[in-house]
Amino acid sequence: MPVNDAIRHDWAREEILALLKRPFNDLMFQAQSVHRRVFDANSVQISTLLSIKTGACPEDCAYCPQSARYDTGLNVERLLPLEQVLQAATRAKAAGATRFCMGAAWKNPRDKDLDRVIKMVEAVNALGLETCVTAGMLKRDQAQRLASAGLDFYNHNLDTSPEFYGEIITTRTYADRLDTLQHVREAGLHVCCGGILGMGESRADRAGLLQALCNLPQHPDSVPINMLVRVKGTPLADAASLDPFEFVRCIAAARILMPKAMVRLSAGRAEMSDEMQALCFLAGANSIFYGEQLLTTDNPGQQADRALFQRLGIQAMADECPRQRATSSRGNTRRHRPTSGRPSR
Ligand code: SAM
Ligand code: DTB
Ligand code: SF4
Repeated sequence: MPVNDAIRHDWAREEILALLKRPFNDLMFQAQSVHRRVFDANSVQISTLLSIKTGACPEDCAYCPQSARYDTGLNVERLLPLEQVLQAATRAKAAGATRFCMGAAWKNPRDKDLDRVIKMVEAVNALGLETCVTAGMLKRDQAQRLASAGLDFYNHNLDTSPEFYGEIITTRTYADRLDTLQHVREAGLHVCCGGILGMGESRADRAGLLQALCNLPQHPDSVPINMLVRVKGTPLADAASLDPFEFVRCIAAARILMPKAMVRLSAGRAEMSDEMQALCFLAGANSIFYGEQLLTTDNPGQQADRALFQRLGIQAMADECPRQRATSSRGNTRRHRPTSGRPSR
């Protein structure tokens, strides 16, 4: 199969399935070839996550420990005070993170909640960190307010294929998610959008998720690929585990389909072997969450990640989305470019 790096938005499901079915070595070679033309193959961006409002969420996402519908023994927390968020961001920066992501367990933020989140974005930006927020559905004017406050990224996932989606979430539709993504994109924010694998979906569903992502009007700037963290008390607590090679194949396909996106190896790393993570980096993943915790579940500790980077000769990427972007007009053109290790052609 020829290597083709064209930015396409017309991928057919069958083409993506054909990619996923390629012999593993051929798929890895194709993904690594695309990756090297765009990025430094030995740089990985690191982000830190903080749950700024935890649990008691009215949505019914079957994977999520924060849904009020499931008894997961979670400590519910109201929106954190600004000071506490700033302390966490300062620690994250000192540990080497370049992006600070704030997650809130809301269906959607109320305007008065957004006022407080905006103050957090401004304060974290002032520390010299990129900012990302994930807080549920946004109205058009809310996305615009976040953009005006200097937010860099908004994370809102499609989670799975349109066909499988109804098995996982009934309280908001796929179309609702696409609407929020449109508001975020049109406000000029960088879009962070991905999904979860290992929820009992078929390979065709995994292809369907990737198809929905790469056929958006613009490829997301950042594509988090989460491996389901099976949390006791959620409906997916006993989901069958996904073959690690299938997960790596999906990372490779994401890299090939969205050549310029940062592909983030997100939730589930605590249960992955070092060897599996190394294969994910080889397949084109170039971003991770760093720190002991994701939002409510475990992540490998900083020591473990530092040791892994050292064993693999991986450097932390300096800054994914340079600040000069803030001075350019917020429009629909792609602004984010990797800054470290531009490709050697
Ligand atoms: N409430 C907001 C929303 O749903 O958009 C933001 C927070 S929500 C926790 C962010 C994302 O985390 C979800 O879209 C989902 O993809 C991911 N996630 C949540 N629980 C997970 C789990 N148990 N395993 C893997 N990913 C998970
Ligand atoms: C995303 O796709 N993964 C992150 C981030 N976006 C916000 C969240 C993962 C959450 C995993 C479950 C938890 O820790 O609660
Ligand atoms: Fe709520 Fe987000 Fe969890 Fe769904 S994924 S239950 S919307 S916090």
